[in-house]
Amino acid sequence: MKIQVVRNVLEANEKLADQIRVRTNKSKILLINIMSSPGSGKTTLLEKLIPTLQKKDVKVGVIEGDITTTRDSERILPLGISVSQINTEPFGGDCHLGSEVIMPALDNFDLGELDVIFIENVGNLVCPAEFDTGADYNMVVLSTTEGEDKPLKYPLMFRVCHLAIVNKIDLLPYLDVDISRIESYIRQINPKIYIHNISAKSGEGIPEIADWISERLKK
Ligand SMILES: Nc1nc2c(ncn2[C@@H]2O[C@H](COP(=O)(O)OP(=O)(O)O)[C@@H](O)[C@H]2O)c(=O)[nH]1
Ligand SMILES: [Mg+2]
Repeated sequence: MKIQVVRNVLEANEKLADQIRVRTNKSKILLINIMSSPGSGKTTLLEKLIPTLQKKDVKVGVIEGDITTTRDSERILPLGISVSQINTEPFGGDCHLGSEVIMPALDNFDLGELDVIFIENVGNLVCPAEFDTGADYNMVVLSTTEGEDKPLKYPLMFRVCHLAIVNKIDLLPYLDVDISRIESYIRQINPKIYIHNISAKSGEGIPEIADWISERLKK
């Protein structure tokens, strides 16, 4: 009985996610879902990546997901773009964003004007991987401080993602972490994934992510 309920929830989510892709394709919007553990640097990455995209004349919007607070939205708003905040606390504190909250969030944007919408998903490496948001691409951010073995421990996350961003490389001199081992563990789980090392703090590696996105724009 429980298994059937879970299957129904996932099937309903996937159906709506497909409808989101129909809608964003019609408006030629690239929808990118960013996932990670709390604190790996999703918002910092957006703070650096969005101005880099703006310099290329790419119009960006952001959907911010958190259990509670509007702290991340407040960090993104100074970039002068539209931000839609989703708090999951009123809906039982969900640990992920599902397509049922992404579809109505799209109403808050002028879709004809935008090229890219980023989703900053709720921070954790488990539940967000299970729920299709309707995104065209999934991105996981793993920071060097999380240790080398996380791709092996949370394989679904790395399996469903198209990009793996390894962040906080500026901290490598202070850590007992071998970055080539992180890369090989990610590849072990997903041989096709694009892996890129960055420091969201210094901005190193950000232009390459902007290029990756620019090459995939629909407008
Ligand atoms: N040293 C260093 N710190 C970073 C980097 N990126 C993010 N941080 C810090 O990590 C903490 C969490 O970052 P945040 O962007 O809020 O992570 P989020 O929870 O994934 O959105 C903040 O204190 C950031 O300043 C980085 O590349 N290097
Ligand atoms: Mg954040």
